[in-house]
Amino acid sequence: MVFLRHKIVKGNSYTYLVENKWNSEKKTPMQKTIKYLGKTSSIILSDIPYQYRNSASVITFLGSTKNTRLVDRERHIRKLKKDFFEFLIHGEIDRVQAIYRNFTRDSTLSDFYQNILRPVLYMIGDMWDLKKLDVGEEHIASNTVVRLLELIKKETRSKPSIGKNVLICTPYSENHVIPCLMLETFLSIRGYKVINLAPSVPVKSILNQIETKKPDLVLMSITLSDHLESGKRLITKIKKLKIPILIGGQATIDMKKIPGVACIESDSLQKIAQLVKQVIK
Ligand code: B12
Repeated sequence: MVFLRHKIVKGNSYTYLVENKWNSEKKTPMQKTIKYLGKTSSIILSDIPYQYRNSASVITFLGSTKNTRLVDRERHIRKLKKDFFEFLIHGEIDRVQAIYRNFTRDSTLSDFYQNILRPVLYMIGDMWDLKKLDVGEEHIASNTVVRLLELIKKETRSKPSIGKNVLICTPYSENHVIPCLMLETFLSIRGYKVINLAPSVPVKSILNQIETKKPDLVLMSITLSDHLESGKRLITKIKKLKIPILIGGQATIDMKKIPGVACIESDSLQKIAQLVKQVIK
């Protein structure tokens, strides 16, 4: 059974999706957080994992009078995504930036990534695949995203360091750099020092950087399944340097586990933050 737990911190309410299980050995109920949903007033339907949307407590919450703003918010997010998409494919960086600024006024950067940026990029990919979007428009959109992420990075640089270094890389020929830039900003905010080598740096250079900078963790992002094999070869070489590795990205979703390498199965940024902390410890 799942339920929603609300916590009040400094006058704001934050919500967690929690599972109640029976521990037959200890004969006691056990609770496990399935997902941190963010600010209670900002939750939208897509924040709730699909398989839990029909549970009684979720339906009650979504339909509660306290939550009448939900429908409006759902509609607002849909409209934002539509505008964001249009501005991206026309390279309108100022308007793209304005959406980011307005959205993050009362939501977090991870909410922006999860509810706006990533779904719009997935939509752009699907439309390109269906030939509803010209490759030129796709390139303008991804270049505009890169510019936005650089801007976000500039603004988040001054966070206090927690004294941990993380190195981000991709296998050679992997040109999808956006997830790496997203991870970079997301982890910088949490006080990690990030060395981002992405995309597509030769193996020798990645190994040199690891040997000289001695990061606490290597993050490897693999988007295309064609790069899984080169990714595995790179992992074998990094493992010899005895640095923990965490891999993720669209190509790793159905991948078989590699012994000694942590792999993120969820695309939730909160889960990534938890796993990074866990692996580095
Ligand atoms: C932008 C884009 C490009 C741009 C990239 C520009 C750039 N500067 O990055 C360009 C135009 C270069 C490009 C090229 C290609 N692309 Co492309 N591209 C995309 C697009 C539209 C967006 C990618 C993106 O940024 N997504 C958003 C990110 C944030 O989402 P994400 O990758 O899932 O990342 C999240 C998680 O997975 C996780 N994560 C990611 N990495 C890691 C790592 C760690 C350690 C952890 C913990 C977590 C983690 O965290 C992220 C945040 O939540 C996608 C569509 C899509 N579905 O993503 C297609 C897509 C990925 N591309 C595709 C293809 C086919 C190609 C090309 C082969 C096309 C071609 N014929 O030339 C080339 C290959 C280039 C290469 N050698 O790498 C296909 C891949 C299909 C497949 N399954 O193999 C897609 C899915 C489009 C589609 N629907 O068909 N592409």
